[in-house]
Amino acid sequence: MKAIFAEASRVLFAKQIEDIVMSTPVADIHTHLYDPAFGDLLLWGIDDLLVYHYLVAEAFRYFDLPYEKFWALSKTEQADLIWDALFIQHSPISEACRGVLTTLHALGLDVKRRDLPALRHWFAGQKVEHHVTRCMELAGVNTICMSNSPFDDLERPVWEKGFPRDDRFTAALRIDPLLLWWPETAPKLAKWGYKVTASHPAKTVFSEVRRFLADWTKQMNAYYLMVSIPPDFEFPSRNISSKLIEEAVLPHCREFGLPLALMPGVKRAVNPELELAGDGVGLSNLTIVQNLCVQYPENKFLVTALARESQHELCVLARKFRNLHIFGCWWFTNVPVIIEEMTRMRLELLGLSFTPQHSDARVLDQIVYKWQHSRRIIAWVLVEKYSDLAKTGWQPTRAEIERDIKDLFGGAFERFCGK
Ligand code: HDL
Ligand code: ZN
Repeated sequence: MKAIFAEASRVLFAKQIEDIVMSTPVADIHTHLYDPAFGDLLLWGIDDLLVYHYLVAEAFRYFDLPYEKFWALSKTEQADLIWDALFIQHSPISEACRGVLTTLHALGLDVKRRDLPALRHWFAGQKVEHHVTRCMELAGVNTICMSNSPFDDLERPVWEKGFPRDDRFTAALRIDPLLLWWPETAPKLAKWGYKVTASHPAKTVFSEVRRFLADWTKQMNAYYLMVSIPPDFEFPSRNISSKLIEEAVLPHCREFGLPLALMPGVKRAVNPELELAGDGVGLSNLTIVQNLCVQYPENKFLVTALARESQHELCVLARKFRNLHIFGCWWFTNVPVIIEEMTRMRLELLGLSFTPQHSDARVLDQIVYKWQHSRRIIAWVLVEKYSDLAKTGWQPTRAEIERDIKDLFGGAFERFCGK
């Protein structure tokens, strides 16, 4: 009898934790989505789901056609080829394929009919404003942080014209071109009125870069600055990237009280023929994170690393530096096998002072599957962790579990950002 009661209470305890994880609203702190005011920059619907660069990469493993022939096709024609290769000719078992189906199913669409024209017909009848609200409700997402670049020729004019913000969409100031491609970027800043030409003394250049960062931080009301960096990025170093970080970016972040988000490990254009799908992963030297945290204790650093092999070192660094907040299972680590490993590792090494996930969604509808899939895994791991806790005689209350999960789903991030 006692064993039955114990099993029943274990099942109830697990159900309670799962319900809290599946229902707690989450702040999605890194995406490539846009406030609907940006119009077509906000991607949504079945064809954008199918031509997502994750699926392009997987589909090309089955294609014989030359890359340029694929890129010359319309989005619908590309989607047709990807649907046939990854969903009809082969079971859609990969995480990105399954994700499309999770989303369609959550939207109430009948995927077993395998009827792509019918799916297109349904999406054609949707209105984007309503679809944004519906996807956020299905995903349990209450705020979406964009990746906003003044260097994007389609995005910049929308900011310059101004628009009424949808307060569900926050902004992150993305500065890869500034830090990684200075020779091409400096002339753009000069064209925009910042004195950064080679004839200006370095001191002027750095203060003008700070003025540029300040202008856009205010324009966007940016929550943080962000840059993705290659595996061989070094800091400190004598190169301009390192000098711009030291003399402009970090002082700017201190002045505005903003974190700098670093995303190490991207090998851009490993296969350029795949365009956006062509980036790869490399093992990063995370000593750059250690150097930044120790040399700039007044600055705050958000970090997510791309290589699976970097995760343990990053966790240990987060134990050493309270000005480091690690987040997400980024890109190639955003698959169940690694999400579970990373979440378990972080809970065991850091407790609750990290942010387990972001969606990195590029297509609005993706937040539905990215969050449903991740919530399920985070719940599994937390059931085990809270059960282990209960075995010590420490019974976590519902209120304490709700508090903890609110922290994991944006609370710890908000406090770290000083919001
Ligand atoms: O640099 C980044 O923010 C990455 O997330 C890239 O945008 C990448 O293409 C991506 O979408 N990963 O999920
Ligand atoms: Zn991203």
